[in-house]
Amino acid sequence: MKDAQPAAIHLKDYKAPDFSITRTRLEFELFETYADVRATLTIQRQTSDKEAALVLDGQELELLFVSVDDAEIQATNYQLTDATLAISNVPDRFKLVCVTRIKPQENTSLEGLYKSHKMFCTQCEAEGFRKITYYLDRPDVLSEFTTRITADKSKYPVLLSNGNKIAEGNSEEGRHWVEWQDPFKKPSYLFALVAGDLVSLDDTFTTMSGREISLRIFVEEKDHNKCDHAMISLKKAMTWDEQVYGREYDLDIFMIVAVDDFNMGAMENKGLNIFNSSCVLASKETTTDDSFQSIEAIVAHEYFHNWSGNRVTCRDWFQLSLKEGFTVFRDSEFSSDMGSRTVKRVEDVNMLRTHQFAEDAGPMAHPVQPASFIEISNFYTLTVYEKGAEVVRMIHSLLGAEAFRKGSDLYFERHDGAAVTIDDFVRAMADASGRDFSQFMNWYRQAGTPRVSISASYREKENEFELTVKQSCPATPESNVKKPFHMPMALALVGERGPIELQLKGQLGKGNNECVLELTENEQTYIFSGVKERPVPSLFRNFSAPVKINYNYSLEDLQRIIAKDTDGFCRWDASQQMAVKSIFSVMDALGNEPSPTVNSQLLDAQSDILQQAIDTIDGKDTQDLQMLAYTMALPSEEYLSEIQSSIDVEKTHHARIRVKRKLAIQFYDRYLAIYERLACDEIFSTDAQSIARRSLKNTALSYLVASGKADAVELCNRQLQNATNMTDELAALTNIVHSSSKSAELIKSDCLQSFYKKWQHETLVLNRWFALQATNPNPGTLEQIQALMGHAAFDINNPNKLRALVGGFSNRNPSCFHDRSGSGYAFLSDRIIELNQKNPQIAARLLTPLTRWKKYDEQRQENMKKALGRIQAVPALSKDVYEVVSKSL
Ligand code: B3K
Ligand code: ZN
Repeated sequence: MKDAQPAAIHLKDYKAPDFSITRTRLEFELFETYADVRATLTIQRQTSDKEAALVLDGQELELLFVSVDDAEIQATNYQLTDATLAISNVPDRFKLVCVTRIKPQENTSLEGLYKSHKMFCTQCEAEGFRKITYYLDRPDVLSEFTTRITADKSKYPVLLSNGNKIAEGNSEEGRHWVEWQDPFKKPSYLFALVAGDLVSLDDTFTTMSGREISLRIFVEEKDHNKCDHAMISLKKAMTWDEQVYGREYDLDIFMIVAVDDFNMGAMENKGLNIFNSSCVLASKETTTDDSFQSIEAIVAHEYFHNWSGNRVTCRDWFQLSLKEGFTVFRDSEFSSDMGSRTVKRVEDVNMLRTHQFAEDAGPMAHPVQPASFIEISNFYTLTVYEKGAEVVRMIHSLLGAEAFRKGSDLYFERHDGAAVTIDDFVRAMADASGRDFSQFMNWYRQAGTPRVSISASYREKENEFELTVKQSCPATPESNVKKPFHMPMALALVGERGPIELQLKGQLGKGNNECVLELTENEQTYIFSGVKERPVPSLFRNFSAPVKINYNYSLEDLQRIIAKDTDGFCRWDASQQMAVKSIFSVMDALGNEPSPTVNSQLLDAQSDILQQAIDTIDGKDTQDLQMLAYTMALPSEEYLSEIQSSIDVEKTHHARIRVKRKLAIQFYDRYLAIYERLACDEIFSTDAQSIARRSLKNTALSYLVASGKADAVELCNRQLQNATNMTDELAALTNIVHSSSKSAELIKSDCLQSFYKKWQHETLVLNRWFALQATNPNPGTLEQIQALMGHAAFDINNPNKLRALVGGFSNRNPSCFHDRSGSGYAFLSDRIIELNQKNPQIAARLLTPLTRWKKYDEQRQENMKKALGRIQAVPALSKDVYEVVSKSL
């Protein structure tokens, strides 16, 4: 925070630590204005260099006492900087005692030990532990932790840390203490402490070897009735990890704690996961279906880290995707198994293509294994997480489920209790399968989204179909020159009646209807023989590699895929590409033609989908209703922007609205038919089928409202008044507030006001209320947001509120945020300047949309750069903000 120009650190400079810390004893004395931490460390020299000084990390600490082997060290015999404590001439093995004083109450960065409302809690990943005590705060130093917490008994009756509770007692002046011991060695980033007045939902789980594990979810008393869903999710995840990966839980107790002020979703601390309350609390009245689903996924994700992350951890932070990419892959497979596989795939790919591809094309682009960073907090990215998961998925598809499982078994067995690298992970996969992954490693080392351009020709006489596949990758900040990737391309050739049997020319044996071609070169040609009709290629089926595909599909080709392909992902994708083509052609015509037309193929496709939906609801067809809802919806403005090389903000917004309105008017009766059939669902459940029905109903409702008819707004208002679950209530309110129709205008502010009144005591619901106003695409939104910043329920120190109001506006409201005047940019830069010192991680994260200035027109570029320049000029820029601003200007 103090350096004017913080330096980058590089993977190539990795050096094993000079010392290990075999045991760590921490004693916390928590008070109302400060906390004292006494750390007793058993330290051992690891190098033969007897001269090497012990250099511990430490930040914002007041050092009260330090001793080596019980002899106090005076200030003249150690060197303190604002980031380190160095002690020279230490023996090869010794006991270090260090007492530090910290101020959790003043810690607004939400890193280290801090207070969230009345509760103490910690967040140590990646480098927060150094804000608690002096330590070797790096993931390759693994230690056995014992933690004693002492605090006022009435204010903090619950005192938690990692591992098992081994002792407790009362001390003087109404204080009490609890001691925890974690038998598993762990790096400091997995340390956790919680102290508060909490209640718990308790349950048990019997593992596959018959051990009974106590499961406890701790929350504030008012939230006790909102823990069931997380508990059920946890037990499902525990079962799944045993069945699919053979992984059993290891401690006797597993705890989750919900806190309101948290920089991200959740944290996998050993045996004591700490969660953002938005990622754990759920009830049908207050929680939408997408949150129910993300809670299940996040609970599972953090639980899965117990093996992929905790038992086997990262050697250094360049290996972050070792645990994150693998764990996201694991949680995504878990969700697929709990619900619909195709639905989950579509959701994941849609997110990746909209947001990760944008990251990969921007100034912060980095490989899944970055080669350097200034602030590691900036690298908890979609690239490390989601693209990292896609890379693991490709390993899975190259090996098949069985060999992949052998590889993961070998990985866990070989590296249990160790801090390892991405190379170690891939080596286990290679050793278990005998496959060569050397070229595959380019996925980890090169940034950027590969482009795959495919051309096809059909030779009717020879019955041959030829595909020429060329791959390339655009320049990114770390390199202009890219080596070709080893990528699986799953392929089918779709004939008039569906995928045909595939026969690669010159190869023996009968083929299947789908094959996986392994691309390894810049250009490759494949000839299929025995092809009796001109087929349409179905490429990268199930999105078999995270690439941008360039194939010149005609609208008729897309129709063929939608109607005849057997791959659900490709059918959805074809419908989206058809909508993209329609919206883009309306964009081209805007300004020239009085009312640009929507092509007939899109109308036909929508008509078919609506009929399938009606038939399925009526029991005459058996389609996946959630897939129908997704197929019915138009691509988002964000996705449409991502695929434009230069974004036309206004035209994108207006063309999309125009196409939606056209569909809405043309098929009004059918949207209404769907809506009415689904509106009478009474029993609430969060199984995939019920969620799909609500999703389809609310998609239909949004079309009805898009028609501009007053009846539709009335319908929406009725849904808002009568809703018995938050999904329906919020969908109705959002449709009203986001509508530009006169009848909606008339009721908007009353609806917003009564929603607020009804939910004013539910902070998570209010976050949604803030977000839906921030994402309102109608004029005047920025003024409303500015007013909401002063609302009693808004709190600039709470990351959820910031994400809702500021993040919602700048990431999910393109037409207002990118207002030509630059007012949106100025607003965002003011917020970032305000947050730079308070909470650098959140400040840096909120900056993202400004970094993408290169994709806009000249005037917007100027305004965005001006906003970035204002931030850059701020004295004492945090490392986090400095890195993002300096890389993007
Ligand atoms: N490992 C944490 C993320 C920590 C972020 C630190 N800035 C949550 C997760 O990925 O499971
Ligand atoms: Zn994770």
